[in-house]
Parts: sequence; structure tokens; C-alpha cells
Amino acid sequence: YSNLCVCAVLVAEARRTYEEVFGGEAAKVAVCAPGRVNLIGEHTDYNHGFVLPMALPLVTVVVGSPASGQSVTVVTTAKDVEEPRRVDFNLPSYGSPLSPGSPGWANYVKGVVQHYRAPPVPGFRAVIATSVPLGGGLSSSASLEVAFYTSCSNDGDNVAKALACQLAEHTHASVPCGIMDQFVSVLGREAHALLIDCRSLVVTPVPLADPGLVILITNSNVKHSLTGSEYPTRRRQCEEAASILRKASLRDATLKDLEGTKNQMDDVTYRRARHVIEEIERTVQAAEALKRGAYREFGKLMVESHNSLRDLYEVSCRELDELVSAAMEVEGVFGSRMTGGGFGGCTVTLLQAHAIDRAILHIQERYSGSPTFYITVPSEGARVLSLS
Ligand code: GAF
Repeated sequence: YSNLCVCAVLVAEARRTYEEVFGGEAAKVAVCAPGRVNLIGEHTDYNHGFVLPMALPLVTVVVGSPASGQSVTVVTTAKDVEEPRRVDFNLPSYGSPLSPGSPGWANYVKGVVQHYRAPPVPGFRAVIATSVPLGGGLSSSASLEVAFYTSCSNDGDNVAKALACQLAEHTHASVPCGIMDQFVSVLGREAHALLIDCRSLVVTPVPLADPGLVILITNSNVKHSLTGSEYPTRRRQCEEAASILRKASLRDATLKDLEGTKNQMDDVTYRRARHVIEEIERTVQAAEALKRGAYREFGKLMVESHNSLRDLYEVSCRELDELVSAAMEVEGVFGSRMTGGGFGGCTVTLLQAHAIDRAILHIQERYSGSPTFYITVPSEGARVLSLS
């Protein structure tokens, strides 16, 4: 499928809903922002390390118009969200809090309004439509935050936009996430993965458009309830390790430093830190390999990353391990790993184009659950769409 096609279908759906809900009035603005898949560099962003994600052709669309006064109405067309699918509220005076509440999906909108870096947001009416699977580890929430921010402003200050959306996630979804998801949703580039230095926020696009290569996402369609509590715990453990190492963050630590302080930390803290330090190094190596078209080397690093997430960081699960093992049994597969926060969600697999049918059939046969597959390409970041 093409990027344009998916966006166009969603925009049409959102515009239709907008007209139905708002008595025939037409929406004046349409924007979209993508979900992402991370190729390597997991749980390194909040340690100021490197990540290598790419934006997906799966997007969240927002269509809307300014409304009079402080009134806000937001409707979502997504099926699998908490009811109601329409919320109405009044914007508080500028600087006053807009507290999160129920339904959960509206909190991403409220969080963005709260942290919007510009003069007060006027009232608005909006409809959301998305093709990013919700809660599937492909950053459906970042795509909603970034789409929403873009519908309020697209002034070119991309870093401010990504940071405000990250803050929305912290305060209104209680996830102390790093910057990766929001950054790639804002800055994604067609035919490129992005090597992001999460300390300096310097982004280096790495070409990724080889017709002989396929990027396959497999959704395990499981989400373990651990996700909520384990992410902040991992983040705390990394901060504790950095403090024992007397470093500002694990980005500044080497394996030698870690071995030198091994007797000052418990085994779990040691293993968390080791994953992060090695994963940062792997990500830099992987980006270099990708630039050279050395897919075999890249694939090997992907598998090492997965094993480290499974054994040292302990954020994988049986289903993701099964999917990776199954993928690695197929001839023509370079590498496979879990992607995103973990405890369910998706794997990403890099393979030779001619092996795609074989790979899908084999994974389907070997996986104990029912997977969903996406053959995907690196796509553009958030953008304003024409409404002609
Ligand atoms: C989630 C977070 F939102 C990201 O910031 C990142 O930490 C990722 O998990 C793990 O790499 O997607």
C-alpha cells in the first residue's frame, strides 16, 4: 500500500464523521502523524543513548476547525477504545491545569493542549482516525499527540513539538517515556531510518530503500499487564546504576566502568545497565552496517539486541521470543527482534524480498497465537494535508 492511500482513506473517513457530528459543517484543517517501528536501540533513549527507528505508513489523522470561545469537542472513529468516543470540555484559562480523566484516549489530546508551547489554544472541534494498531507497540499514542499538536501549529519548531508531546505522555498517560517515539513521528523521512542521538537530539537519516530488502512487522497481538509498572521500574534502575557509576547517564558509562562497580550494585541493576551500555554501542554499529548495506551484520546485531532485552533487561515475553525464533528459522532472514517497550506488541524482521512469503507462512505456522503482519517502508513524519 502507499502512504498517500492510507492517509487519504482515513481523511475521508474523518471528514465524513466530522460532517455528521457537526451538522454538515466541513473541517478546515487535516493533518497526519505516523506511528514508528524501532529497528534497534531499545530502552536507550531515556539513557541519552542512540536509537534507530523509522516512521511508518500507518498514521493518525486529525481533521478539525477552530470553535468559538473555550469549547472543545473531540471525536474518535477508532473502534477498540474506551467509550465514550466523543468528549466535550472547556479549555481552562491559560496556565491552569487540564487534568487527565476518562476516557483514556482523550488524555493524549488534553496533555498536548496543556503543554502546547504557544499562545493559548483556541476552542476547537476535531475528529481522529487512525490506522496505527492501538497498544500494539507501534506508537499509536505518540502519533496521536504529534498529529494533534500539528493540527494546532506547524510552525517548524520540531524539537519543541516533540518535547511537548513527550511531556503530554508523562503527565497525562503516566508513562515516563524517552523522546524516540515523538521525535520520529515528527521528523520521519521517506526511505530512511533515523539515527537519533537522544542527548544532543541530532538526527542522522540513514538510507533504507533497497528493493531487495523487506521490513516485516509482526504483531503478536498480546499485551501483558506488566507494561504499566515495569517501564518506570526499568527507568529507575538505570538511574540508580548511573548514580552508582557516578555518571550523568548510562550513555557516559563504559563496560569497563560497569565491571569496576559490579560489587557495589545488585545483580538486577548490573544486568539492566549492561543491556543499555551494550545496546547503545550496538545501535551505532548497526547504523554503520546499514549505511554499507551490510544486512547480515545488521541482522546479527538485531538478534543480539533481542537476546539482551530477553535475558538482561527482561522486557520480552514468550510470544515475542517465539516470533523471533520462528523468523530466524527462515532462509533469507537477516535478523529479527522485539521492538518498542516490550511485554507484548510487535517484532521487526529484516529479510530478503524473495523470502517474504515463506517467512510469513512459517511464522504463522510456528506461532502459538494469531499474528498480524505488516510489510512496511520508512515514511514521512507529521504533515499538514491538503483538503481540496
Ligand atoms: C516506549 C517509549 F515510549 C520509548 O521512549 C522507548 O523508551 C521505548 O519504549 C523503548 O525503547 O516506546
